[in-house]
Amino acid sequence: MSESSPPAGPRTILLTGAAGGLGTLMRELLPAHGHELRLFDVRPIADAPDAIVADLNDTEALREAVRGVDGVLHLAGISLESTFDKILDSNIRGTYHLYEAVRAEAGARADGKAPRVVFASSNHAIGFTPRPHTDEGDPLVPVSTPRRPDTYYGLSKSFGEDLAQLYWDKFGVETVSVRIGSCFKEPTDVRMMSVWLSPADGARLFHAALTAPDVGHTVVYGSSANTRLWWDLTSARALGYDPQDDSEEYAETLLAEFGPLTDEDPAHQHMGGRFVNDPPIWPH
Ligand code: NAI
Ligand code: 15L
Repeated sequence: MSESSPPAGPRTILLTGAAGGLGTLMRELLPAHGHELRLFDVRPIADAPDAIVADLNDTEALREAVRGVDGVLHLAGISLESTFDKILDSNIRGTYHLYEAVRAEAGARADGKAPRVVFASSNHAIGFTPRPHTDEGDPLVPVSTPRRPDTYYGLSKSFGEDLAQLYWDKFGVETVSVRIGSCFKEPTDVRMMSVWLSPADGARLFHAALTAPDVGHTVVYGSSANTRLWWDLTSARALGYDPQDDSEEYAETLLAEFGPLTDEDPAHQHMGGRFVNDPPIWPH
């Protein structure tokens, strides 16, 4: 184990966005991986009265929230397309404030070491990338593919990845940016069979991202071991992620309901699905 490896035993992790869909799933699943969670969200959580209820733009609350933590799983933010101003407030300014709190925390520590951040990036940072036809021999899409946001939302995730790179290069704050596909209990359409991240694999991936040694700033795709996978999971596996689930068990039902993806529909041609349309999807 290298000198900068995280400590053994339970790790205290700040979970931002703890009231949301993914936050709720991770509250259930991450403790089994040895994490003690400190919860943070702008919305109260009925069954967690100790959760910190604050906005990401409340810099004092954030500074207090990161005190003494080993890592941050940063899920808070607007999670679909919205107005530019709302995205700016929560996803861009809010994520900047999180990194500033982490940097201040490092400055206050005897060893000067910052808690690691795991940033919930999204496939929508590359949503305008054509979907690969892997059944016809196209290669899996690497993490180095040029970013092609499909929305202001996707643009904010692209910003978050760049922010993470800046804070690593300039201030030594480590981040794993996870370009999450669709992390829900089950895939609900044909596209999702390629990008599905089962909740259990999500917890495996976040655990690996929080604990792998020496990540600098690493970008990974967040997907299960789907038969119809579009993405190269090499950088995720290098962290120790070993996905166990495959969306294929849902294929028969979903294909019977929706039919296969076609090359006529823009939402089928691109990895971001309906987010590439204008208007993209329902407003938030
Ligand atoms: P969600 O919308 O259910 O949860 C987001 C949470 O963030 C909410 O509880 C909300 O109150 C909180 N939040 C929003 N703005 C905030 C602010 N300014 N200050 C404090 N809290 C704030 O979204 P979900 O599905 O749980 O996603 C979590 C994260 O993962 C999001 O950042 C999303 O963009 C990202 N992601 C999720 C995917 C998925 O499949 N669920 C796919 C790709 C990315
Ligand atoms: C996301 O980034 C969203 O947060 C989530 O709600 C899903 O829409 C997911 O992408 C997806 O692409 O399915």
